[in-house]
Order: sequence, then structure tokens, then C-alpha cells
Amino acid sequence: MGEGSGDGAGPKVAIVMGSQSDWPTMQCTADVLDELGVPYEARIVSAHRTPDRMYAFGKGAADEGFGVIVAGAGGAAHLPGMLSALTHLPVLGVPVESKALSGQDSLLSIVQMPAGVPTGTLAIGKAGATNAGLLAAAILALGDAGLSRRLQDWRAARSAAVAERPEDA
Ligand code: RP5
Repeated sequence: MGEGSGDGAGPKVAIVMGSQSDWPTMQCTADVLDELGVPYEARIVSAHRTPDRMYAFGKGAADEGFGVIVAGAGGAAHLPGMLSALTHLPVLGVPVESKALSGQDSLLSIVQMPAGVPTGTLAIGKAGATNAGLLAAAILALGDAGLSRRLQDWRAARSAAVAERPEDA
């Protein structure tokens, strides 16, 4: 599972997910980071199936050179909140769309954190994963003028691509 582009000098984004089955969603985070030239690593870290791996990752993430963690999980989605408890790094949670409850369970598992243990919570599914990547880039851009410029250019290009009038179907 992937390593993103970038010059390798600044902090990386960690994209972690509870299962291989989350990757089609979390790949949207990787895609937008690729577009912005932000380095990242993607890993499977499950709060339930690999708790020791989760603990080690959360405790070591800052020392590994990560600056932001994007954590996606579905169903009983405890991974983002548990990582927030283990690291001072910003954690952005992506509720993966679940089969049984369409991601409502994932969303509610992530969003209602107790005061003092903040976890950013994005929209359910691929839109949330994309926006988590953009937010991660925006956080890192606070200390990286080049990335800030690329992010502004990316946003301007998206705006320029919107037609002023609809075309006939
Ligand atoms: C969660 O359970 C994962 O984040 C995933 O969204 C969900 C289902 O996992 P699999 O049964 O597909 O491995 O822990």
C-alpha cells in the first residue's frame, strides 16, 4: 500500500484504515495528496483486530515524521478516536460507508468525542476522504509556502472549471 509523492523534506500524512475494504474510499485521500504533491504513507491499522499495531502506530506517529493523520473506518469506527487519544497530532476521521447502516454508524462512532480529545470528522464516504486530504494539506501548508501556493492553485482551478450556465442534457 502506497507511498505518495513529494520531496520528502516536510512532514508526511499518514492515511490509516481499519481494513483493506476501506482502501477504495481512502484512496480518495491519497489521490488528492498526489495531486498536491504531499507525501503520505497508507497503512492498515485496526482498533479491533490489531490493537497493538494501533497503539504502536499512535504512540510513534510523531517520531515517524507524520504531521497529520487521516483515519478511516467503518461500522464501530473507533480507530480515529483511539488515535486521537494516543497522539498529539491532528487526527481527521473519515466515516467509511458501511453495508448495514450506510455509514451512519461510522459517523456517529467518530463524531461525538469527549471534550479534550478532539477528532476532526468528515463526511461519510469518498467526499469525506477527499476533503480529509485537502484539510491535511491545508494544515501542513501553514508551514510550507510552496504547498500553500499549490493548494490555492488547486482550488482556483476547481472554481474555474465550473461553467456559468448549464448545458442542455
Ligand atoms: C472496520 O470494519 C473497518 O474499518 C471496515 O470499514 C469494517 C469492515 O471491515 P472488513 O470486515 O471488511 O474487514 O473495522
